[in-house]
Amino acid sequence: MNPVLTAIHEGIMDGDRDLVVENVQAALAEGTAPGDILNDAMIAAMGEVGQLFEEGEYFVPEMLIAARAMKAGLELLRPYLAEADVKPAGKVAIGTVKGDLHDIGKNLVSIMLEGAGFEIQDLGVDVAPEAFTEAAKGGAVDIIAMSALLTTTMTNMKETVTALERAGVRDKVKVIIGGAPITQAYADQIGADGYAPDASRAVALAKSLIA
Ligand code: B1M
Repeated sequence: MNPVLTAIHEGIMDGDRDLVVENVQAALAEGTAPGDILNDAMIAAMGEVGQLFEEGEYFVPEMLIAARAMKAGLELLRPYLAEADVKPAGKVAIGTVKGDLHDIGKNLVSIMLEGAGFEIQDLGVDVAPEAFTEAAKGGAVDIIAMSALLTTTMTNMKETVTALERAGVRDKVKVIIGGAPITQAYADQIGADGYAPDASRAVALAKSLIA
């Protein structure tokens, strides 16, 4: 890896926001593709942070400052990732499910969808099934997009699908889901319309469902 990407990687692992910002700017200035900065340095570093947490080397505060540093870098990449030259493709209401505060993946999916021409209603984190249902009720939303990072919160995706059914709006929207513990089998099991393992495939999925 080139030294600038290595510095971004280290900056995230150490939760050093300034180091990340400085080096994301440097990487962009030297012409590194935004996708390479994101995937090779940033997402890879977050994967390692998770690994160290699992091994008992890192604790919640380390994860938190790593996430802050990652978010600062992501903000700099946002305009490059979201470069859109297409008409509105549809409207997506996106959120991280109830009980779950992880928002980096959700934000990334949101940025990429925006870049592909979707209008985004970001419901935030810890989103209750009722809030997703409210978003679907107006009829202006084409897709409900849910993210979950915890095995303990992914069950709230099922709760949301049930809430949409109860409110009589399930057939008015497409439901897509994703996040580290989610699989296609789980999507099938809860009656979602689709699952995507990463942000770019979430865009392809949303486009195919709208088409
Ligand atoms: Co948390 N955490 N965390 N955490 N955290 C994980 C998820 C964990 C895997 C770490 C580990 O043990 N290795 C583990 C979950 C274990 C499990 O459930 N099996 C875990 C845990 C246990 C916890 C707490 C319970 C810790 C505690 O308090 N004891 C706690 C829970 C808090 C809560 O939510 N109620 C907690 C807290 C936190 C922080 C707040 C400190 C922080 C989050 C900060 C924030 O998001 N603002 C945090 C972090 C940073 C992580 C890790 C290290 C990184 C997550 C991340 O941002 N990844 C994570 C370990 C890991 O994932 N390796 C971990 C980068 C991001 C780009 O990837 O979100 O996967 P991801 O998104 C990807 C894809 O999944 C996909 O596209 C994205 C881009 O490619 N995707 C979608 C995501 N959503 C999608 C939706 C789609 C389609 C694709 O369609 C709609």
